[in-house]
Amino acid sequence: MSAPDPQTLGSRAEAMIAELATISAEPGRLVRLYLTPEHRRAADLVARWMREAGLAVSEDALGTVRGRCGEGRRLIIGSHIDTVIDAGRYDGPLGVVAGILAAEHFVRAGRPLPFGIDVLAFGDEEGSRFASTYSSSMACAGGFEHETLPFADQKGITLGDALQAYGKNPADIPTAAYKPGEAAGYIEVHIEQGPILEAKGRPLGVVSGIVGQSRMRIVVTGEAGHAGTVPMNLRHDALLGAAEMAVALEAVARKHPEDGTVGTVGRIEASPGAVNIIPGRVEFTVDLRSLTDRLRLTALAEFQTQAQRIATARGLKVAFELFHEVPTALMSPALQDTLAQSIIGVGHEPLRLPSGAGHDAQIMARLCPAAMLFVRCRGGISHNPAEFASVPDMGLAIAALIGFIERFKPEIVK
Ligand code: HGY
Ligand code: MN
Ligand code: MN
Repeated sequence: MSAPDPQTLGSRAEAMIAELATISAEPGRLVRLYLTPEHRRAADLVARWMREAGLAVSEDALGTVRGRCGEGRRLIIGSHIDTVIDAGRYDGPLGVVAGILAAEHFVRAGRPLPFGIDVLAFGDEEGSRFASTYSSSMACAGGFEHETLPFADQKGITLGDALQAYGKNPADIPTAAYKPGEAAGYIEVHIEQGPILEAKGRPLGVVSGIVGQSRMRIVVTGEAGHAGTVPMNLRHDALLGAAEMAVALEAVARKHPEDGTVGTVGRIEASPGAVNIIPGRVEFTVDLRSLTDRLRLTALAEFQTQAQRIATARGLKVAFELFHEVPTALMSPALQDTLAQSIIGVGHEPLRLPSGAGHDAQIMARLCPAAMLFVRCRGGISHNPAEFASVPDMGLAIAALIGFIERFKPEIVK
């Protein structure tokens, strides 16, 4: 079997990622949400690439596109093709394209492996359309949360209805789950979305663990009033209360920088939303993460205490709704070592680092031993159209993934 050429692999990956990036709901920015016409077009393009690579293609009840080759227990290689709003083009697609090109290498060589390969293109990792997230990988891991089916998007379309409109039947969701023992391992190639690899001058890294996340919806209720006639000391301004709570979240997250706690208010909406009305109601989101579940839950409780104190002091009401929680997931030590060997095999020193971003790997780690290969990205920028991974680095990652597949031994993985 000819040795993989990183430059060729990197150039092919760049071209495929560029083609996928043209599929967007909006002309001026990249928006590709779960179960939308753009998801359908992207899934069809990925399915074509999988067939051209010699993989048998199917699509499961959640819309995950699956490319399969070989027999026996499965080594699953996956990532997602949905995006955030105004996204970069590498977050997700790099992992799917890397899987297709790596699997193609073995199909073309015609040398059967002692296990089969499944390449998966998940459709709902970002949670950009519905309050649920990871629903496609959760279904593969056998943990789909049926209580998310009534969750509606901003147009009032529920996840269940969107699945039906996409041609799926929610009753089939259990069929997407891998059978016990069927999956021998999972590996995901992903841009780091952080600055560490670049700062250390390393193209590739081995992920040690993925932080857990808590996502909350906060509703602050005050009293709408005339912006011109209500004196400042008599106001119950929901927006100022929410603003003070957002600053309190920042203070909680900044308290212990060593424990990697981060807190973000990503979305805020004031109503009734007129220039001359004191906001009577504000809804905002909180995304809180930390290196351990204990630290994250402690920080979340502290934020809620602070928010309640602020509401009481301002004569406001505050309601908290936790709509997403995923625990910290450690990556398989055995697979981390195999991945480290594969990075050395392509001539680089492996760096081990945690992931502050969530990934499908933290769900698939519930199904089987999981690993992640991080790829350096310029300035650590992500969830931003300036996101960039170089052709040489992507080529090295795919060559390392091929080396990982060659070294992978299902029976010893714990
Ligand atoms: O939010 C995250 O960490 C991931 O990009 N979905
Ligand atoms: Mn991602
Ligand atoms: Mn992302």
